[in-house]
Amino acid sequence: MKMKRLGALMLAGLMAISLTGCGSSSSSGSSEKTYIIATDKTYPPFEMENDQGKLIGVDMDLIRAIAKDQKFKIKINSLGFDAACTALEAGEADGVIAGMTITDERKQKYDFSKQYYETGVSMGVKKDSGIKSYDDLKGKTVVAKTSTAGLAYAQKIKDKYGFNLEVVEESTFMFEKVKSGEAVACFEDTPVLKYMIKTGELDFDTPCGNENPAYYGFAVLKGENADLLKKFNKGLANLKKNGQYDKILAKYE
Ligand code: ASN
Repeated sequence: MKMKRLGALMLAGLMAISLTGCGSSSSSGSSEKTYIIATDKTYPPFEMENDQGKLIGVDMDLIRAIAKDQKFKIKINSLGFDAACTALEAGEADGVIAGMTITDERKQKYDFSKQYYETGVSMGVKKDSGIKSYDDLKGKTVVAKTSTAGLAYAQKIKDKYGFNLEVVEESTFMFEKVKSGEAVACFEDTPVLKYMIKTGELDFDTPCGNENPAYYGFAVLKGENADLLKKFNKGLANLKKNGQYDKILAKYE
């Protein structure tokens, strides 16, 4: 009798343990794990909404294709760039894909995947602005986005060229300021400006060319989520091999 009761207790204990395992927030009913991926707000051609309100773009297509290839699920949170990094640091996101430049400074805080896209920073001005070089910025207002590579570059040259620097949360706000004349120029990633000029979304020029050439990477918090990083790199390599990576890039050229 005693032994029977002990056996039942042990069985109940085991069931409780296995139930807890099933209830973990990051695993779904199936064996596929769900990762929370944070991204920027509208950032063409990397993340943007189509006419049906679906998030599309190089980053969105890539992460979905990688998730499919590596058999994991994703939940995408479109937060804004600075907010995406904050979410990652707070443990509210497992990874960030947001047209994010791999820099030595960021490597102190994040682990990056293999690079997946070439980038750099350019000055964007309205076509009829008359701004042809950084010298023309003297005494004028320039705008950049919080926590970005574009802002870092603007901060670096601000005193040399004597301009005022305004900082906003979203690229869209930045472009609006330049369009309205509140600012004469913005500093933004070259592929974003080039794409938006090409599609006619911006009637802008990039008179000074590409600064700080670099690459985009997918980021996880340093020392955390090595599994996810490995899956991203493996998936990326597979997509490069099977032609899907080239197809995604070609879609947004
Ligand atoms: N391209 C920016 C950076 O790497 C990120 C962004 O604006 N989405 O700083």
